[in-house]
Amino acid sequence: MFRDSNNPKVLTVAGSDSSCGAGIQADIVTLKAFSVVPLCAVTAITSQTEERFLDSTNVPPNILASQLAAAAACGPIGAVKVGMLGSSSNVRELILFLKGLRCANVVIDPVLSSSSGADLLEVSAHSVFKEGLLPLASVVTPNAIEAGLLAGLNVWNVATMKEAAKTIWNDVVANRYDGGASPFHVLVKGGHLQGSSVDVLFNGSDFVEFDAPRILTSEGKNASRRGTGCRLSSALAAGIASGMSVTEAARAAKQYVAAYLAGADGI
Ligand code: PXL
Repeated sequence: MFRDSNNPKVLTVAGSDSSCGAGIQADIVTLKAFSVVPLCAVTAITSQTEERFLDSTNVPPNILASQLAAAAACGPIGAVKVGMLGSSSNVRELILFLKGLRCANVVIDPVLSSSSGADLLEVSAHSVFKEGLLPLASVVTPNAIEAGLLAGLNVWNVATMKEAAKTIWNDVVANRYDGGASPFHVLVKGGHLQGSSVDVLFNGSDFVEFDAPRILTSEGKNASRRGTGCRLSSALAAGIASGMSVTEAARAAKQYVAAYLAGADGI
């Protein structure tokens, strides 16, 4: 039974996507696929079709706070996954919550805008997000564009992904509340780049590369089912909560997303 399960609980803090392709709906499907118990706190409500981003409103910070408190009241949380946050007041509310929760496994997908270009985090929130929230992460999972924005670099191949991973790692660790004592990983995803589908994981000293066959559509373009970032970070959080190392969990998450892109049933 769901509520009696002894499996670890994973809390997703993310936006709702009415099309269910991305956001908290994609997170919950993924968490269930990895047999962890999902908990959620909705940060924003978006109206979307498969092709278009229509509208969005941010949840008031007191409502986010009460959802987070309710999730924590459900029992120990094995990992937290963070996606769209919407507003700077929601970022601040989450910082307060995570400081109190002291969960060692916090996976942050730095969702700044949707694939169609809509802002999923208001621009005025970028500095508190980078300097206040990212230092509470154990893993941060930018795609190439987000890695470029966070690092202030142009990211277009594996070498520049690695350069960005190092810059982000150094910037985040410099602001860490524990002075950098706890482990921190940056996973830069190459999925939207041309030529390769390599993801790069950096732990402050070593790189691990994860390759997956690039899935092409019938027109020969990269397959682009929505919500790959949400699914990858949720799968990673589930793996870590279940006792995998970050490297093992990143490998399993990459395989899960590859199966999703290939059109596997049930995901
Ligand atoms: O994949 C980024 C993302 C996250 N969260 C929500 C989204 C999207 C992309 O559209 O809609 C709610």
